[in-house]
Amino acid sequence: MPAYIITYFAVRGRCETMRMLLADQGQEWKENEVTFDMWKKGDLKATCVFGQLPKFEDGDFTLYQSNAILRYLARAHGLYGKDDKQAALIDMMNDSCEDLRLKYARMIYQDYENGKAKYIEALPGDLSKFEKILSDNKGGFLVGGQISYADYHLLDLLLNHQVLSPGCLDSFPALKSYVARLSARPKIKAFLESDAHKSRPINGNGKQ
Ligand code: 0HH
Repeated sequence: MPAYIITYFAVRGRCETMRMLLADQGQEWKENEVTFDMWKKGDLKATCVFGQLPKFEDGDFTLYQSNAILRYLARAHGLYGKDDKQAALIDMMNDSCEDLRLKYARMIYQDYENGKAKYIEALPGDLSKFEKILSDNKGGFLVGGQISYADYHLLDLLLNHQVLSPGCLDSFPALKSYVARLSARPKIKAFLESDAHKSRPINGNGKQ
């Protein structure tokens, strides 16, 4: 039985980044899927330190907060750069991914009908920052020459944004080739083609 357990709703949401990371690192994990009815009862929520999911278990060690989980996995699997300075830069990249994720989630959950067009119009402003970072770094990743946990985060966001606005990377060649290159890594490719990934909606309200 795999040591890792992800407890979460049946969506990609805040867990697809860690799932891609685990898949790419050849790790196995168990999914403990929580339905809306189970969650509504409140017993599980009451046991969660901050009243929210995801919950992540590694044996008898339990962790909450998706970005803390990513950093835990990054330390365990060598996805945190080659020294403290790279680690700090990787955290900085991940914080920026988190900013974009929150902006996206706000639009999806609170303002989809009125806000989607405006969001897409403003999107190049966010994407251009990542485009510059990737075209400046000849290593092919956000930081240095090896994949980090922040790369899985950015990949997940870019894949989701391509669903939201299919042409959104057309004027960003570095981002476009980054998505193609990371998605073609054999274990990520297999994960993206899996029923587990394909059958999970991106978000919990049917909007994407
Ligand atoms: N900062 C936290 C983290 O990064 C934020 C966690 C969070 O927002 O881990 N958790 C949400 C679910 S993620 C939560 O627990 C959004 C996906 C929603 C998908 C389906 C929702 C079904 C809800 C019944 N939300 C539940 C809650 O706060 O009670």
